[in-house]
Amino acid sequence: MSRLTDATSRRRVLGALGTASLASLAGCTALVTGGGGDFDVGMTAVAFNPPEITVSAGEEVVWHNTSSRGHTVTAYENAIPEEAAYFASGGFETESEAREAWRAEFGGRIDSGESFRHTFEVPGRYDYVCIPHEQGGMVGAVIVEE
Ligand SMILES: [Cu+2]
Repeated sequence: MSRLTDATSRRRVLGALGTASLASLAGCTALVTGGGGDFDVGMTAVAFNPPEITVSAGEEVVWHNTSSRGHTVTAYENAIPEEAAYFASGGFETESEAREAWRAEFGGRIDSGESFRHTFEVPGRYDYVCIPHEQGGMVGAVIVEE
């Protein structure tokens, strides 16, 4: 299916970005306090910044929309660890539910200045996407270490 192709090319893009983003990731998790202006991943007009972040199991990741456009944080349900809980802004329990809600009424939208947070309990790699900007390559990944 086309999703497999998409996932493959996505990995290639992220792999290319890997080295550069790793340098900027150091110290990032120190910001995870749940407090007002602190966040781990920003959402610019077209991208998650940084596109890849590494945290420890049990840590919360905070996304914050620093742009003027609406975005979503929507996990690719076939690209997260098998035992992991699904996550998506709007609280949807499946990827198809999230996509359906976005089509119907922009469900799950994170407006300018708003945040979304999720605590990662299961180690592994989690790929996620911003539904309205998927074509533009607005994807990200959270790596959760033991
Ligand atoms: Cu977006």
